[in-house]
Amino acid sequence: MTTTTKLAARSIPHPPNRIPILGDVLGIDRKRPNQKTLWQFSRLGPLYRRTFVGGVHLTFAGSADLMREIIDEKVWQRHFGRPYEKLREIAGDGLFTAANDSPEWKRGHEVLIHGFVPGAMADYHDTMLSVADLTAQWLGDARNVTDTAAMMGDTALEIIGRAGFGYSVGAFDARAAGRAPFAAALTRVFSHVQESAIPMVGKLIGGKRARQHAEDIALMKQTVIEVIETRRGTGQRCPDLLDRMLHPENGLPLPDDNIADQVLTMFVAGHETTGNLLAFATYFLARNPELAARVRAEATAVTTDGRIAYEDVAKLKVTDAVISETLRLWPTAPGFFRAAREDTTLGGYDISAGEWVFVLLLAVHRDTSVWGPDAEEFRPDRWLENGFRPKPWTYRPFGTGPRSCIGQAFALHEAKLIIASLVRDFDLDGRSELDVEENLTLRPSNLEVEFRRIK
Ligand code: MNH
Repeated sequence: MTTTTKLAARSIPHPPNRIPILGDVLGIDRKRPNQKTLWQFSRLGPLYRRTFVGGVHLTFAGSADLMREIIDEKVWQRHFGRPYEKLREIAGDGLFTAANDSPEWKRGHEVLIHGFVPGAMADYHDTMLSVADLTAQWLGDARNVTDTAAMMGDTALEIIGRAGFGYSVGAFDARAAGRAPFAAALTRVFSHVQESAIPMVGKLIGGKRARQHAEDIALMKQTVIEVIETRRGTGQRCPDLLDRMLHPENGLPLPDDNIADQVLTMFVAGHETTGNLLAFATYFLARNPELAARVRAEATAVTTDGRIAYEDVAKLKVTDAVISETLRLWPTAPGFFRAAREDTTLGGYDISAGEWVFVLLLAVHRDTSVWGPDAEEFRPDRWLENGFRPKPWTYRPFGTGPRSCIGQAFALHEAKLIIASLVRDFDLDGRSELDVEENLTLRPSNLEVEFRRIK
């Protein structure tokens, strides 16, 4: 063996059972592709490649060392990966689906960023609290919630609708009779997008599903157009995202069709991700009464007249650690795509310009070389150790670079507020084991939790 043998001369590892025509399609787990990938890393190392018909590659990266290379914005950039392509039918030129450096992205970002700076959360705080109250009312004195992610998804959906656009999706009005039509359409659209993104499987989805998909998108677009027209009709001004798009600080308003794209984008990008985070956190708290008691104690300490004030959210340190640790183990957006701007290497392997890689946060966040031997354990106290701050290449639940999550401060503010308020007022009792399903996001499936109000 010579030390001059270049790693790059070898090819990136791939799963066994490669068959000539179908490539690695048999190795894909249709329902849980990200958890399958996490498992593959344990056999193949943190960089591996699947090949499909026609030589299409999917390369996966899952370690902090690899993430450190790939978040370098000079060499890599955000790639709009295949599972997201279908989102363009829904969210058009909204922030999430607009092309890198396109005028639509630049203008949308310029107008909307003011609505997402940490200080803007003061504008949404009361609305977020009112949705926490709505959720608590729905829970009543005691309720055994059989699908906690669905409930929390409704909470998140209602928060974006009301705080962003002054629009109630009626998530809790309709809960008795099944999910609100808008929420139900959004969930179906998500699952359709994920399934049709898997090579081969996508082609097998029938006409009935395709028709339902088209109807769901039409319903969502129609709803959003009504929201814009209603606001314009009343001429009402209020500090929310819709107002910022209709009356920007500089320049012309965003065109109506772009506003519609942006509104749908916020609903799509912000509702399952945040709702599922709330559900995972609830799972951990329900299994850990001592931890719940610490969250309850700090929430109670800052509550005056039944409410937590905006300024006091920063004092919810244990709650904050619970949220961070939940996003570490179960990053609800399980990864992101990066494409090489130029010929480069990754982990010592050659990568040519334009090639793309999926960074699986689910794996990076469990890398024992940075998180230690207890990386797989839920231990919020690691975030409370003196001066602890993760290095940017070890923890990135909100992505990286200019195309990282614009909604980060919004999601974290809402998550702290909802978790602190509910845990303050309810005892949680959870019996179900964690079973994680995937629907573009990671989601605890049929998570059953009993909420009992503390008198
Ligand atoms: Mn969000 C982009 C994760 C909540 C709106 N979000 C991203 C990306 C990640 C992400 C990761 C980058 C994707 C990529 O590189 O391909 N987002 C989350 C998580 C939560 C979340 C884990 C909650 C927890 N996001 C929210 C909320 C909103 C939102 C809430 C809106 C209210 N996110 C966005 C938008 C983008 C985005 C918009 C695209 C930003 C851009 O490209 O300019």
